[in-house]
Amino acid sequence: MASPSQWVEEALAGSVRALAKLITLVENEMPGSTEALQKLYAKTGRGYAIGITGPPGSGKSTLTDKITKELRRKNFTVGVIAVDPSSPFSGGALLGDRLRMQDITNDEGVFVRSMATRGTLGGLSKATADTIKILDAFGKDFILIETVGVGQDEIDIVRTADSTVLISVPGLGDEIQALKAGIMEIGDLFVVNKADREGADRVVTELSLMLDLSPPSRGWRPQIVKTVGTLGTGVPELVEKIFEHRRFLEAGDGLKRKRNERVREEIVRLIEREISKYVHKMLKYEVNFEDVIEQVVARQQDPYSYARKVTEPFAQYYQIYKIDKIKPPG
Ligand SMILES: Nc1nc2c(ncn2[C@@H]2O[C@H](COP(=O)(O)OP(=O)(O)OP(=O)(O)O)[C@@H](O)[C@H]2O)c(=O)[nH]1
Ligand SMILES: [Mg+2]
Repeated sequence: MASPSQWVEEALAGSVRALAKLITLVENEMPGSTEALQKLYAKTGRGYAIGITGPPGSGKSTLTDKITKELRRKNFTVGVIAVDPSSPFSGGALLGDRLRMQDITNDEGVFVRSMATRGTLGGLSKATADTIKILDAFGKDFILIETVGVGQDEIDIVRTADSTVLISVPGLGDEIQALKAGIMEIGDLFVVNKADREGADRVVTELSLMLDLSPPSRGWRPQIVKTVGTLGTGVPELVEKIFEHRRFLEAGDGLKRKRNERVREEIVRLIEREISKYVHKMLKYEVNFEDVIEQVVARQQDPYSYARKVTEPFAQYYQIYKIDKIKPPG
């Protein structure tokens, strides 16, 4: 049986089958997944990630399909990750059916993957971030990530993108209101989709007024594009604006800063995960945790002191390290 490390080699050599297996492995955090990521990490950093987010039914999949086709026309290869936080199903036909991406899945320059909710908080954004890396290492020029923009998990997902497209549509009534709630500032490009419907121009005006009120983030004034996803109207302009944003980031230190910030957060999260693995193991095998729970419930001890006691080895290590730094040996 092939090992994850062989899959990495095969995927890097161009095998789509190995690529799909690797993503499943990493998505489910199966044994060998970290080793696989370690192995391919050096090959990442070339692809450009585009987040596509907006309310349910706003046309994310339709636009993702059309943007993909436009990028293909320009001879770029594309990876698509369709994230559905509300669905317990993953990678399968159920999600695939809902995607309006039939013909791009028959194009060998495109790889489409659906991703559904993961067990733990933050699990979905880690799975997505890791899948972006795999597609990047595989050689995809662009990686599109479609996700409903609602909760923290989705905002974390979007933050793994280099450029973020926020979609709104006329007729929802509270679409701008919904965008305001914390998500507005993550948009680099604003799309008003379903421009064939009444009220699109009003949404553009409202968005524009709102962007006038918020100071441009690091010198970039977010752009607004009207589209009709079903017809592809406005999509070449949208792609051109995405390229413009990319050029803007690359001309200054924007892209580097974004990526540095992302790596910083990633390292911190990984360290926390590693430490928390030990903590859980320790609580499972080494400590009579059930008794402790009883004692805390009975107010015979408090949870704060217990947590401090359990993490004492870390505290001690840190102390020693600090003292060593201040007074070098000798
Ligand atoms: N009239 C009109 N309909 C559109 C347009 N773009 C997409 N639609 C339709 O809107 C519906 C939803 O489109 P999707 O692309 O599935 O939207 P989505 O945001 O991916 O939906 P979820 O993933 O379910 O949140 C479909 O029936 C599309 O055909 C448009 O520009 N105009
Ligand atoms: Mg969709």
